Amino acid sequence: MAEEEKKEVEKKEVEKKKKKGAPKSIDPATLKMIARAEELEIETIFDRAEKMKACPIGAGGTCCKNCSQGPCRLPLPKAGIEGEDERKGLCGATANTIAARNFIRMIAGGAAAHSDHGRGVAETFLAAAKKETEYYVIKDTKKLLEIAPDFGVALTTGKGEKEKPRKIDDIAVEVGEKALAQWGQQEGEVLTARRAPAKRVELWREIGVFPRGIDREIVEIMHRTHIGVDQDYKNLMFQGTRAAIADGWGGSMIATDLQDILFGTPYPLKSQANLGVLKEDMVNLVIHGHEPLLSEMIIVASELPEMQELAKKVGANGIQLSGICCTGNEIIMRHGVPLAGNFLMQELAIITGAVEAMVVDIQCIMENVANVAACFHTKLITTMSIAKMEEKNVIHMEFHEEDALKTAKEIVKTAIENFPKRKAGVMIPDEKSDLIAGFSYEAINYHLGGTFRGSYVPLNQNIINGRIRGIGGVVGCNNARTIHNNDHITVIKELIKNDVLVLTTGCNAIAAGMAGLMTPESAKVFCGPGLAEVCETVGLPPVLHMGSCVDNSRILMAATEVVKAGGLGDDISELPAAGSAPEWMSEKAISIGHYFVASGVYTVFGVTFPTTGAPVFQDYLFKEFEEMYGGMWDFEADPIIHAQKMIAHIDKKRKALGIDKARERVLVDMAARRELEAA
Ligand code: SF4
Ligand code: MSK
Repeated sequence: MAEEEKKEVEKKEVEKKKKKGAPKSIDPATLKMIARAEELEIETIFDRAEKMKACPIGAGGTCCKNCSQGPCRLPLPKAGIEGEDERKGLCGATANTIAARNFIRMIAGGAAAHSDHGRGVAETFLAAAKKETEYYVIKDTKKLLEIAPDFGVALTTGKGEKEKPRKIDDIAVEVGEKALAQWGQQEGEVLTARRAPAKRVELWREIGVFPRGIDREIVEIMHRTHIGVDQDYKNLMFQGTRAAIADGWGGSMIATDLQDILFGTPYPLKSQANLGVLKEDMVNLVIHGHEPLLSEMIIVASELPEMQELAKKVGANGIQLSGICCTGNEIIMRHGVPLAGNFLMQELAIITGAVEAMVVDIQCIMENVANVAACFHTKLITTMSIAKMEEKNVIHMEFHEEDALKTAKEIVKTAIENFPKRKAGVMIPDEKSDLIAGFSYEAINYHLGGTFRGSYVPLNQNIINGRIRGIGGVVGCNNARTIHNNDHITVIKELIKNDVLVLTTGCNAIAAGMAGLMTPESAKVFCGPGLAEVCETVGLPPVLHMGSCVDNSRILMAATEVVKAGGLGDDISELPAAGSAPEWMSEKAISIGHYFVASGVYTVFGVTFPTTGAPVFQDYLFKEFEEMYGGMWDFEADPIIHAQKMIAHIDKKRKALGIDKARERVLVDMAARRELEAA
């Protein structure tokens, strides 16, 4: 077909789809703002997703561009491969090799993003411990003392009668140094990965995938996937697994721990989510990206009397901070700063016309926000030396920890001074939902067992007696190739309806908050009888907000605590639990998914999966992995079937543990109760 003809067909398809009026989101505020964008003729990702189709070969994982003889595009197999797979790249690379190389390069990208974030936190932590910065301090000393032994740092000095506690500052410096050393370490073991249940640690050692050093595992992926190096998909996955473990149990986990020590371990607090959190009469400063280092300072700066006065002077009733993506998740978890929206809503927040400034750090910032900001008075401020934008209307105010508050004040001042320049026609949707966030794994412990007898035992008891069927970790991004938030919410609702408690992070958490699923009251409306009863008794929402993308490490730790509490086997792979990313899109999501799989969790992804073009390799991930790791991948685009697959896996694990009968009894009890009520 000629190029023109092709374009014509594509155009017609787009028009057909538009006519059909397929909804782009399930969220009313998002739909209002998409309509507003159309009215103002401002292009958003929703338009681009209609205009440009994804390449099916790339989406299936069999497009290789690892050398300039390519891209070698291996056509998708029609109905699986029977007999010899003839498809090869110029160098002879098979579909399995190409898909495996691409897959582990995604792991490398994701692990690098999380871990480089973690490195930045570790550097700031060390500076704080050494008192080289006046803005950051060691705040949560309890957590410091809890994690210090994991780094081999002693809490006391002297022996026998001479033994006495070490100074907190000395412990903090040593923890900072040991933590930072995990990145450059060449041999040995990433220390925090030893926190996994003993059986899991032994398995990783036995297979040989225990990570040596965070950077080393990522670099080795880039080497092994260069043309002409590793050409065995199983061997490639061996390294992919090692790097993913280095991410989840290393870089991400250290980031979470040290952030908690610097800024406080989150505990439950009230807040709100959706675009309705923006205020027409206030200076709106939206914080977007992933790191809390600068955003913590912006909170401090915005509360200063001088800034409040300045806001009044320009005619505003104060300063409203709000978050997008994971920086938003960081600041809601610790301070209750409301969430304006998730990944697909970043352009829409600006289109309200009410945003004086959007300040961004790293990751998930769409380049087009600069073009959208140019249509309004909004100042777009980049802050990281590694994440700049070339657009002319973007201001760069570089963040350095030594003058963090100064930069934060400049940013807040820029937003305030921009308030009088707001154009007419501000449109802020009313929608916003109440929520409770702040469920660190320590907070869950406290919530279930109380301050003095904090424990996961009550959770385990409720799983064993069947009131809670199991645990679902539902996380991850938005994806413009599917209806915004639809798959997130459908999967969650199906799980909680079937008594599965949901732990969430990232953009899924924001979607759940927007949909009103993060209040204890929502349990009565959306949960099965067992989960509703537990939530009502302990005042817990059925969907627990555990933080940002790096905080998926909190879910790993929660799973480890459940194993330790006893009665549900002695490894994560034995738990009645499953993982999911219904609307994933980033490389980080693949790294997260893979460290869950390597930790023994059955993990289902939605939308598309980057191995469908290489069925043999896909079978390896979806089936053979279970034999090796007890966890495996799966792909299901239909959100109901997606959730049901997770429930089926949870039931399989309940049966293996011999607790399936207990759940049947609970259900019989409820039926009997209903009969009694009806009588
Ligand atoms: Fe093609 Fe091989 Fe080069 Fe990939 S590495 S682009 S398959 S020749
Ligand atoms: S922000 S990685 S879109 S979850 Fe963490 Fe959301 Fe995915 Fe970015």
